[in-house]
Amino acid sequence: METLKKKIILIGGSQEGKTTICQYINNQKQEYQKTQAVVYVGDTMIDTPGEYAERRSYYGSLQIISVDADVVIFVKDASKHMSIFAPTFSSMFTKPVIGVITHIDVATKKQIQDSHIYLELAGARPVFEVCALTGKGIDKVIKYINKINLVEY
Ligand SMILES: Nc1nc2c(ncn2[C@@H]2O[C@H](COP(=O)(O)OP(=O)(O)OP(=O)(O)O)[C@@H](O)[C@H]2O)c(=O)[nH]1
Ligand SMILES: [Mg+2]
Repeated sequence: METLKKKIILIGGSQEGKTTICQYINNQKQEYQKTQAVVYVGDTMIDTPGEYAERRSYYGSLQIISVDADVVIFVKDASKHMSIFAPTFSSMFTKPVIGVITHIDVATKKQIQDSHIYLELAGARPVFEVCALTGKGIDKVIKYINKINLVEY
């Protein structure tokens, strides 16, 4: 797998797969642990608790923390019917915002298609599909991130 060369911040609701993505990229054991606070994973990842994206009063904190990152990732579990991402949510951030759909191993085709729409309406582009548990699709995300030209932002 290509090494991640930029700093990412993972944002999304509870249990959507943010920590699992971090564990995969960091070659850590995949084990479930609820994220209780903002966690800096190595030098390249900022993992946030789902509650921050679920509560409007925490949006400001996400905005401030994201200043430390190069790229924002909106993470959405495809198998969940709801999306916590309001349309244009990405406009809060001054960084490129991309989308990652997780749980593609257990979601239906329709759920995955809907997730694309939710994330695109939120302003995340492009949107990738992964299985965070096995890491399927994550390499493609890393390759894309490494190529983003930050000077354009
Ligand atoms: N089948 C499947 N399970 C996944 C996938 N991604 C994550 N999970 C599981 O979903 C659960 C929640 O994953 P986490 O990565 O802890 O979710 P989170 O977004 O960090 O959640 P918070 O810390 O509460 O914000 C765990 O049991 C993971 O093993 C996936 O792509 N497929
Ligand atoms: Mg977590």
